[in-house]
Amino acid sequence: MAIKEKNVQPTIEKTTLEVGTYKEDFYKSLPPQRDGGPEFVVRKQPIAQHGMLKAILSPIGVLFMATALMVALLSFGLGASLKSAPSTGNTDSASSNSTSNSSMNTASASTTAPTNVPNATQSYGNQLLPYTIDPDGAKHFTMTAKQVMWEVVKGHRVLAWSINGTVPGPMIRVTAGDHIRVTFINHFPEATAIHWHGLLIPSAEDGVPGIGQKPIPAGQTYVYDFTVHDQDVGTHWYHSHYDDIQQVPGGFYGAFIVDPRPGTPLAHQAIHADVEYTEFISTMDGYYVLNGKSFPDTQPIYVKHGQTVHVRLIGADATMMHPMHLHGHFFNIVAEDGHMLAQPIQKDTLPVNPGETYDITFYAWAAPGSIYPFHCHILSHLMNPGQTGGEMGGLITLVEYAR
Ligand SMILES: [Cu+2]
Repeated sequence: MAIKEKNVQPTIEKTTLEVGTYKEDFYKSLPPQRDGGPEFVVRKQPIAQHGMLKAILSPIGVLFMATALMVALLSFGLGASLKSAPSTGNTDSASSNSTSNSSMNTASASTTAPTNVPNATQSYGNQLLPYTIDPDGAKHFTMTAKQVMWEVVKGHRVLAWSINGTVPGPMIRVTAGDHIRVTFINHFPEATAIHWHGLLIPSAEDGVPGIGQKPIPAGQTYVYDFTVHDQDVGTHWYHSHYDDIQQVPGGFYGAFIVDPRPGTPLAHQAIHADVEYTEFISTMDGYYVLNGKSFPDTQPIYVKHGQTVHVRLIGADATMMHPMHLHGHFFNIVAEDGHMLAQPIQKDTLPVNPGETYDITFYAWAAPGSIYPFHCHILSHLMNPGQTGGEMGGLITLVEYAR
């Protein structure tokens, strides 16, 4: 494969670049496969790196980082102090069976299954959540928090703190300007609350018990009501904000996608891809999971030669960063935490931290029938409990080209 480097004239860049513009034409212009593979033109960005450094060191940048640190410390403290006392010495309750979330134990998780929790009736999460329209025009969703036994990999079930019975929970997909109403029913054996991660909504709807609302007790229902605006456009998510060290790795997370209003500049800048996937990266009772499944049971990313592929990556893990690496391609980081970058960044490995979202696109250049792994590059994350080094499991999915 030949790689050419091309210095782009700053003046040309200036006339063609706008902040937040997604340069779809560039990716589409990559030539299809030739003898010996594709010929990529790698653009050397003329943008001065110290521009960003300057921004970070500016008074506003420093203030922003200090605020971020304060919020991080505050939420850590809250998470710790608001967590209900763990039940100990109780071997047959549902909650005592999921206390080994982060420990890399063997397949004991599936042998300590609580008897009163039903098996999940669906195999995959991320399905679009339907809604009804209320008389006031609000899009009304219903979410039910309930425990199910979730099959992370064939023959191994773990206790899941699910929304609507799947891991991840269902995807909420709305348009900027929409009035959202969510009836949230708590069928967990303990309290919970749902946080809308990345949305600029009032603190009373933000889902943090102790600040904007009270915890929703077991068996109770709570109604969230808010409006999403232009600044909320992009890839966001929801997750538990109560006993979160147990409920989030337990599977209480899902995508919250806000599309731009048609005809607006944001719609013009939006990512236009041929195919789209959402991948939640997490761990579940000792298993490393993509969308709640460990390899070989992860769902492949199906592509066709010549397509532009859009992947929404969401870091749902409670404790670990996962550097995701795509074989045989580079990808473009187009947006971070839902917000479009001024310029896409080309990489083949991307560390996804807890809480982050990334929108990446890649050009499916390879021959029909090609298969490439997309996996975490911390190699101990490529094993399932009980596997040896020669076997493959965990955080891998396959990019499979149609024949
Ligand atoms: Cu990893």
